[in-house]
Amino acid sequence: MQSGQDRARQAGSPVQAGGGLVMADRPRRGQPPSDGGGRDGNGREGSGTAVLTRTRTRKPNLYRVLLLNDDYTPMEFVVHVLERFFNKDRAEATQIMMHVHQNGVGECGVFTYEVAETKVTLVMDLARKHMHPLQCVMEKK
Ligand code: TYC
Repeated sequence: MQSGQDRARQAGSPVQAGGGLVMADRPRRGQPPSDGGGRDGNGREGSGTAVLTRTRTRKPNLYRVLLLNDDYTPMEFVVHVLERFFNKDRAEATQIMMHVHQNGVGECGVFTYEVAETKVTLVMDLARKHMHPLQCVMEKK
């Protein structure tokens, strides 16, 4: 269960500790906190209060980009798509294409949301331009 204080806390915001000392619960590596009076590392006037800023890193949500099989898209076109948009060499592109051909679906790569979305759009636009029914989709991992 999260405490009210935990919920109120945001990444990067200082956390009030006892005795008027303001500090986060996880000190940052690097420059030591200001010890008051002087200027901090950014040349700002110190307040006399040490502040440690906590930085939370979050794992990004990841998405698989998949190709779906169909009866009409030429194998060579699918291999080209895998080389061009998914940086596969010819051997790996051919393997993935054959996997899709035989199993109905196959993974081109795993990306953050916006990168996956862009790749799906690029593949679908190229397929449409060449009037192939190739389908490319993304799914959350
Ligand atoms: N099945 C297609 C054919 O026989 C080839 C193909 C492979 C199509 C992969 C789409 O995602 C695909 N020409």
